[in-house]
Amino acid sequence: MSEASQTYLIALGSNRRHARFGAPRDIVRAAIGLLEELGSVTARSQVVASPPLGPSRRRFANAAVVLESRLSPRALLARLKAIETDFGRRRARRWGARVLDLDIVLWSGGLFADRALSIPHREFRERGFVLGPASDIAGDWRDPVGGRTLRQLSRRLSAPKPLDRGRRAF
Ligand code: A4P
Ligand code: MG
Repeated sequence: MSEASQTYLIALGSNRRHARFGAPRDIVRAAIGLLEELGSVTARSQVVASPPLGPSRRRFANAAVVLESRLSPRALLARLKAIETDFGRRRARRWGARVLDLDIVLWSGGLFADRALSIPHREFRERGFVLGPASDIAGDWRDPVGGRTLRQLSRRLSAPKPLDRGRRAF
């Protein structure tokens, strides 16, 4: 535990049923309840349905929360992994299909990197299922890499891509 309270943005995802908790959206809701034990959940998004990115064919339920916690990033990751395991994560067979995935997207300390943990999460800028819920609850939060807000990153991802004017392919 560190002394000062930190603010974390956590993304949740699920696309498998759980024998007790039921459908993915209910798993995500139950997991948010467990996150409350790690500090104080000060904002939570709606749970949204999203088409799978990657090889899994099942739709995902996704959400994001803002968590105030005295846990350090490493300690928080250990607790998140323990929650994933509680939900039977290890039984997921295929890559991409999982009962519960908990990712640390951003934190108040800016950049963090060691062997097991990178904050910001490496792929969050390309993932609408992270940026949509995240920008709904923390739209003004800035990516420490590049300085864009979550709202800007989310709009940028959903906006139509301009043709590459630098190349003269046609
Ligand atoms: N790790 C490093 N940085 C972080 C971080 N910021 N937060 C390490 C959490 N973990 C971090 O992750 C592998 C390792 O990454 C962890 O042990 C930790 O030490 P993992 O969750 O165990 O396994 P993974 O599935 O290989 O990685 P990841 O990144 O969670 O999976 P993906 O690539 O995110 O794929 N489609 C939709 N629509 N919605 C989804 O939620 N999720 C995935 C998961 C695929 N498609 C999806 C969704
Ligand atoms: Mg993960």
